[in-house]
Amino acid sequence: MDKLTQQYVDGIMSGVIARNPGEKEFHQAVREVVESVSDYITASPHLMKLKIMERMVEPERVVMFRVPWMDDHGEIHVNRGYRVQMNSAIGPYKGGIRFHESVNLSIMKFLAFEQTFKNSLTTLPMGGAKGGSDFSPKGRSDAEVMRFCQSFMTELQRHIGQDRDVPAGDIGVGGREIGYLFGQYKRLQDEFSGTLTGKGLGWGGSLLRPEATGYGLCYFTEQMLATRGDSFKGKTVLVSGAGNVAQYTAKKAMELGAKVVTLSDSNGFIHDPDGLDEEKWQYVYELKNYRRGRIKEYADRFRHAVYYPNQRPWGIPCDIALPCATQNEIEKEDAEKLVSGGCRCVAEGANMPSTPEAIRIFQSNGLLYAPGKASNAGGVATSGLEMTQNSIRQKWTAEEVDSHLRRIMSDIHAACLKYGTGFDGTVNYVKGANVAGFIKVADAMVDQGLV
Ligand code: NDP
Ligand code: 2IT
Repeated sequence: MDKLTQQYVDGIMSGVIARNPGEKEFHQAVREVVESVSDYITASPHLMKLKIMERMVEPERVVMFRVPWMDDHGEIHVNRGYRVQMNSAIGPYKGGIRFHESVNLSIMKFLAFEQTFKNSLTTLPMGGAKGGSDFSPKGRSDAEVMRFCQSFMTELQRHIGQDRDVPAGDIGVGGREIGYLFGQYKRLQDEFSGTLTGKGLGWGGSLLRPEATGYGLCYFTEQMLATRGDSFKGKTVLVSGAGNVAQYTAKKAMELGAKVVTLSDSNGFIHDPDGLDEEKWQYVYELKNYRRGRIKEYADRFRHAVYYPNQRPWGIPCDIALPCATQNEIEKEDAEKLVSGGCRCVAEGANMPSTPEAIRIFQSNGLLYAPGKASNAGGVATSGLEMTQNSIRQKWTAEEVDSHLRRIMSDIHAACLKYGTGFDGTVNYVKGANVAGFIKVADAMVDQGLV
């Protein structure tokens, strides 16, 4: 990095750190993007003059609100709700809602910031946002989750709408929660619209939306592997998480001929050296979506599978790692283990699962490495397809949605190659994704004046 570019990065980062003290996840996400796009910006005097990056790191709007609710025993709880509307230059705000005890303003801002560039990469007209609450649905009854969702939506409904801001799921928010949120939105607004995505198939949802993030991740990974004449066939794959993204990642990787040997949750991971099969996958699907149990139970149920409490899966030898749980779940030591275990490709299903130190280890060891904003964009892209279907009041077949999804993932891969291929022919997918995502948003902001 030359001196001017370094000064530019330092200037932006010191501003962000001063204005958002202690928000370390937000600082981490911003630094990655700013470092990637700084030479492009410093070579474009109009972007410097118009302070495009200074504007991008300041959310257009942040809403924080009280969410009071009553549990099944009559006890009152108070949680905090958030919606960070980061950028609407290329379309209405769009992004998921996360319910998890760790949710705070820093995590909401990092996710909304990432979403802005991810949504830009999808080629669809969607701005960036994220929302959520520090409420954990774990261990709560359906009735408690419903009351929480209704209270949360009672405030959120003032700030969203099909042409304004369209939320969806994320950690802790799946089909059940989207149903309760949608029901309350419809009741308060007295309108049936496509204001949330991830809806049930009988009431406006798109076929393949539940599958889309995991399937899209595998389509993207296939394209990365193909650049080295390789494929999923016969490969040993580590997947972390056991939720929506992990489940459909495992399913598609298996379909493409890989052996998936791990899954995890926040308590530990299972290693199944025989690999998942259709029956085991179905077991996990029911365990996580209906019984809402722990991944540990997998090892009690299937021979040869071993449960490792309080550990992450990255020490198991593999060819490919697909992190699908949460941010910063691959730290420096985990990345070192992956490299020494033979891993040649890491593609992120989760948002920002690798720390900056881990990314440096992947890149300096020549691994294929894709950041989540490129490789997990299939989820929000299919949300965009759900919005289209709602607008034209039609429902596409699974084949139609799948062919759009494949094309979008392939276009994102091509954009990463276009902006991320170095002089020596190696591809830096971080640079490629950030520059491609940035240019479209920046150009739109230039066109729209100082707003
Ligand atoms: P789910 O709630 O369905 O599953 C999350 C999984 O990750 C669970 O197995 C959960 O375990 C585990 N997990 C959550 N927090 C932690 C933690 N702090 N440490 C270890 N494990 C943890 O969420 P999704 O599958 O939807 O989301 C997973 C990731 O993918 C997130 O990073 C999300 O932002 C990202 N993503 C999701 C998309 C979507 O369409 N849903 C789209 C793009 C990205 P436990 O049950 O113990 O909490
Ligand atoms: O991180 C993400 O891209 C999501 N949670 C999906 C967002 C969406 O609007 O479908």
